[in-house]
Amino acid sequence: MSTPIRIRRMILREIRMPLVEVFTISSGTESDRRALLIEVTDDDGVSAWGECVAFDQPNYSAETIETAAIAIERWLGPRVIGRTFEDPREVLPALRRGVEGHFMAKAGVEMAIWALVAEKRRVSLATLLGGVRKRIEVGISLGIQDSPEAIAARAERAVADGYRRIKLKIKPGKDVEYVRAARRALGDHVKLSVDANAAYTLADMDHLQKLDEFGLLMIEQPLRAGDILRHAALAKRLRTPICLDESITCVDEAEDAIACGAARLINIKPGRVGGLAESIAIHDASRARGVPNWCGGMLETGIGRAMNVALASLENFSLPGDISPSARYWQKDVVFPEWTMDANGFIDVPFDRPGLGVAVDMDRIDAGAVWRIVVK
Ligand code: OSB
Ligand code: MG
Repeated sequence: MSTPIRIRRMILREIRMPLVEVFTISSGTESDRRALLIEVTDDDGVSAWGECVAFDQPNYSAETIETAAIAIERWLGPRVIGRTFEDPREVLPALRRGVEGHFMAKAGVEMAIWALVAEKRRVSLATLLGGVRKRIEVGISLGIQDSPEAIAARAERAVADGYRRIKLKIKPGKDVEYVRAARRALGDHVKLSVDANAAYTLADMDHLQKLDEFGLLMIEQPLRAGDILRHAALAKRLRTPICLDESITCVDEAEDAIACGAARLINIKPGRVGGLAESIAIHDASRARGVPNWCGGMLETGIGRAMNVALASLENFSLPGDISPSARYWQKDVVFPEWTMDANGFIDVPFDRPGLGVAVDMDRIDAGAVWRIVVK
């Protein structure tokens, strides 16, 4: 069923969201999340929201809040405002024309339009994406702590909270002994993984092999994003499967990484790949090759989280995602109802509610707003 929509207006807002728990990865620390929200309105006056997941600093990738705001205001907004789309899959090609990079900026715009189409057709975003899972398995990503004892205690608390997979951030000097302490505290039955955010090189090969003894589900992005062949070389020496995150920004890169043995698993973050259409393409390519997916996280507000929940309902998302409930991140989220996890570690996918399945709390947005731009 096709419902043509014409985008009439786009408003960009930055809001500030203090994190409940400081989050440290190998390349930097996040404590006050700056979030970039995109509101689109069509000719019928129907509005929907998207979130651009860029951070304050260019440590995870080159994009930041500022570069994304410039990209949207100057190049991406003008490519969609006043245009008619028959299908949300037409949006990313329009955004790509003449614009390299800026994946998170593109994704923020694209996802807002998916949400708008779902809203207008009165179907859930999960239905529109082809989702089949009624509830999704929840994992938690734990930031680097000051000591092995601290990460072990934090991980134990997460298991008690119901999380179905524990992921530990690691970096050189805070790896083997930290993982050993966590594994000892949790026991062998808990699904445990690590994420290096590109902090190692092939010179660390012997050191990384020491992680093999802990029965990890995976090691995520040990090497630099561009090091596809080096990941393949490392994979030959590790028992622990390698999962790629930063390296994969489009379906072609996913296919290449799988083909050369660089990745046995692929984490999909819509923000990293230009949105939901490309996420589905990576999902389909992974499934066709027998490679499991899971949905990554970027410390999203409840808006970006709605996109992740809907995406993670697709069939090949067979491992728990980094999609924790609102309260793990925020004192008060920007949506209601907030995203909640049950005691068994599942989040329900809101198939029975149209669009994102949550309402945006305008009072909360206005209270946290730093600036607002109407894109021309
Ligand atoms: O690599 O998955 C990552 C957070 C910031 C930057 C990179 C990553 C992460 C996470 C957070 O792991 C996951 C979450 O949103 O809970
Ligand atoms: Mg990662």
